[in-house]
Amino acid sequence: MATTDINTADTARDMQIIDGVVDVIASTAPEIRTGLPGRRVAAEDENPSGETQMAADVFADDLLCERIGALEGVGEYASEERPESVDVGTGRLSVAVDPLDGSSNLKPNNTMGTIFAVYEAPLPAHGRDLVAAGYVLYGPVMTMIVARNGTVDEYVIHDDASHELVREDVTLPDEGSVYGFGGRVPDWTDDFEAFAREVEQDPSRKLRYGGSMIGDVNQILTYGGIFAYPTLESAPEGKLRVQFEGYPIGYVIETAGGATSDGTKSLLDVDKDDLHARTPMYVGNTDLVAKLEAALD
Ligand code: FDP
Repeated sequence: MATTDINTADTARDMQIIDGVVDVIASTAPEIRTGLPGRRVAAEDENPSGETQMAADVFADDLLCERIGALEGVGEYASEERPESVDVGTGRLSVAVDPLDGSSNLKPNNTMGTIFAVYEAPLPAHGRDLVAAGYVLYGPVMTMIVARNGTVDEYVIHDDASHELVREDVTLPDEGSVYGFGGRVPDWTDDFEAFAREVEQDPSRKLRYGGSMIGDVNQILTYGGIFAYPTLESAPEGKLRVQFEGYPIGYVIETAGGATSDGTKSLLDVDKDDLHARTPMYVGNTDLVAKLEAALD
């Protein structure tokens, strides 16, 4: 077989595996959601970042590890809830998930999500190794955003575990109308606070912040604007995780025509080789992210 034929065959094979991962995420989501009511309590352990795990985090992680790990073509599985990645096969694609992003929202019953990233490399991988990424949002409706093949699509996931395409080629609206910034305000840097005050002054924008990154980012994808979990005085790397949050959200937002940054460069260009490394995250419309980078310079 000629080299081009091998590459084409690999790409077609990768696409099949990615479709398989998306199907597993969609078909497992109703089960994760149904399993939540009795699991709104802390689990016995902390996660590898030293944060309290909810019983639901562990439940969702176990389900996803078992099902994604059973897919032919997936070689490694990693999640925010386990210290090391798991060898699950001989495939060349790796899958990293945040099984329940925003799980501290379980107690007050606010939105949360499941984030997934498919890398064509062993873990920890680089943002430029991503071949697909997306998330499920457990809101009043269960929706799923998937970025692959250069486009972003939105699906509704039904209770019978089927999923239905509802919006093709999703892009950020040109005029961003919402903003949401995480971290305690007194812990923000002076430069970031000055930027935040400028964003607030624009009468065309309003605050939308729920404390679950995936819910807050989905507001940006829907209405345009800017989300940040910034560098904090007490945490220069911010709070969010590169492999499980920064890279996949960077991939989704940039594929949808937006921009992302760690303060100086695209989230997809962040270089961190620790599976649980953190990064500041700024995502939104390109003009706002450019202003943010200028403000932090
Ligand atoms: P959570 O701890 O509830 O899982 O990275 C996880 C995350 O939520 C994000 O979804 C959210 O943006 C952020 O942490 C909120 O953290 P703080 O409430 O500690 O600011």
